[in-house]
Amino acid sequence: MQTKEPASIGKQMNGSDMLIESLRRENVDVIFGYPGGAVLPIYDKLYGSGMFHVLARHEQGGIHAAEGYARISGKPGVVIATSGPGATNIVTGLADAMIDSLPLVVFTGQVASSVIGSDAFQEADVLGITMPITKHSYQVRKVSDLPRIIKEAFHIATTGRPGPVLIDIPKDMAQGDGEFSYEGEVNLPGYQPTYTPNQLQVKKLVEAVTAAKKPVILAGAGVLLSKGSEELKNYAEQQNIPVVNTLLGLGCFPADHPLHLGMAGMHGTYTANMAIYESDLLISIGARFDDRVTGNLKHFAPNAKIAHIDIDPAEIGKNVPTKIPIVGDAKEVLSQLLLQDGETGDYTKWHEKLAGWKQEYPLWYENSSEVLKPQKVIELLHQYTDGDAVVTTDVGQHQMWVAQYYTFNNPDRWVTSGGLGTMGFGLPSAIGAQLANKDKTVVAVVGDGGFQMTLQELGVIHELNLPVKVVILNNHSLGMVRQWQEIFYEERYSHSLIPNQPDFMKLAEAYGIKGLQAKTEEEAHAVLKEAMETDGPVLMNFFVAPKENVYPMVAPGKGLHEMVGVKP
Ligand SMILES: Cc1ncc(C[n+]2csc(CCOP(=O)(O)OP(=O)(O)O)c2C)c(N)n1
Repeated sequence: MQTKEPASIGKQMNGSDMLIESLRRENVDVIFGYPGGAVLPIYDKLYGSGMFHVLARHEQGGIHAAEGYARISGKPGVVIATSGPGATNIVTGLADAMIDSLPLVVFTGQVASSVIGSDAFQEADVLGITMPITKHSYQVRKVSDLPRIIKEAFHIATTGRPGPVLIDIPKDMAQGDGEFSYEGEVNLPGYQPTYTPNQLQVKKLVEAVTAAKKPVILAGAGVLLSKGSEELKNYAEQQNIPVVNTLLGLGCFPADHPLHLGMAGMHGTYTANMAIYESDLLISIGARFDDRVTGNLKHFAPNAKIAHIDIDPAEIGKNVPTKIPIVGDAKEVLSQLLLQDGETGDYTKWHEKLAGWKQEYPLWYENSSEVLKPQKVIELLHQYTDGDAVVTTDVGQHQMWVAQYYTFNNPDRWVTSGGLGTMGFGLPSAIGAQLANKDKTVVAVVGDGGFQMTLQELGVIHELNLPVKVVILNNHSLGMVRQWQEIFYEERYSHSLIPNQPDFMKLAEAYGIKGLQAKTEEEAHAVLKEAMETDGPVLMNFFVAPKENVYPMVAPGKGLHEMVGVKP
């Protein structure tokens, strides 16, 4: 007789076998990890399991790769690290994924239950350390709980506002036997995310849009996470409302669309920041009013009624007073807004004003025939990738130049560490992004500082022959720190200059990767052309103007209307 239940239901199984079987049921196609004593039983079961496991060269690299994978695939990134130092090495990645709302399921090994609390070899209180930087965490106390815990972890990581979920597995739980069952729905009465918005609030927003004279949409990563880009475009066009992006939201609305005003915030465009400052209705969608976006809150959107659409109710009213709170999934809320028959307001004068600002204050930099400008390299990168590559970055000036000059017109092409601002994120996250989308060109743009924090992951790129293209914008300094020291600390460059660097071409060679470098614009053309014509990975080193600054800029403590460097 045929039974619907898989053979393993109710079967006695070892904890490590359960883990692997559960990952199969969750359709996990890649695991990023690093072995060690406490996870040896799990690694033993991985051997010959057919599961695809990527051996990171440092656990931090593994978890950032999982983040890049999650951002581009929309699926949770899966990580395994051993107890103690393995687990503490993933702390930065957990904090990064938490603040940028990336779904991860992370397994850490733990010392055996009998010695927990005895300062056993490689023991660390991982739950204690990571509690504030995980969406949820578990420690397995009974082997037969493991499948339920894993099922819940995948559910929690991917629903509502996505985030990292950690499962700490004492060694005896990985080795012991229990009954395996993966059936049944997840039942978490205390966790019921709201996807569908309150109709009354939706109506209020429709009325506010009709009454407004100067509306602006502030679109963040929530639009990308909900896959709501198409709905956003349709809604903005239907209502004729201009759109400003947060850093993390880039690509959720086409940058070359006439309604797009650019990125807002510390290094945003004049038009985007002034539009927020002068608006009378600010509709935030899937954005969380980070201080890098708002500037000084005292001066933030002083004349605007604020509508805030977010799946996480805790975000609403957190930083700015909200007149129209709408809790719900961005795509769902936008779909409902599209069906409303509210009248469009008359925004003619507003659009005229915005067009004037766009014309008068575009992004600018002064090109040079003497020295290669980093902005030029990003423009050329756009040209040689048809503006359609997946671009990952580290944190610093290069990150801002990519945000300003790459012109993201499509969703899911942008992977950056926005909230935590993690140097060392760019290279490993590119590995995950490439594994999530094998057909796309993936480019990691990094600074010479951040690159040196996780460059060991070139080993993974070489081993898997991933065609990742690495662009080092090499200014021989921790550029963003140097910029702040120049502007706010009277050019006292305390430990921000890096005159001594490794020979990056020899480094590429050591890892078996093609290395190319450029000092001039002409060489930059040739390097990018050759790199994009190369099937495998390439490490490109661009010697760029060492003292170039990112402008425009809202200094810390200033309002968005107090930008400096808006014109040459
Ligand atoms: C792990 C970590 N340490 C320190 C910082 C502080 N920080 C922000 S930007 C920056 C400089 C980055 O230099 P580089 O990677 O060379 O990029 P650039 O700014 O020159 O483009 C530093 C040190 C950080 N963001 N992350």
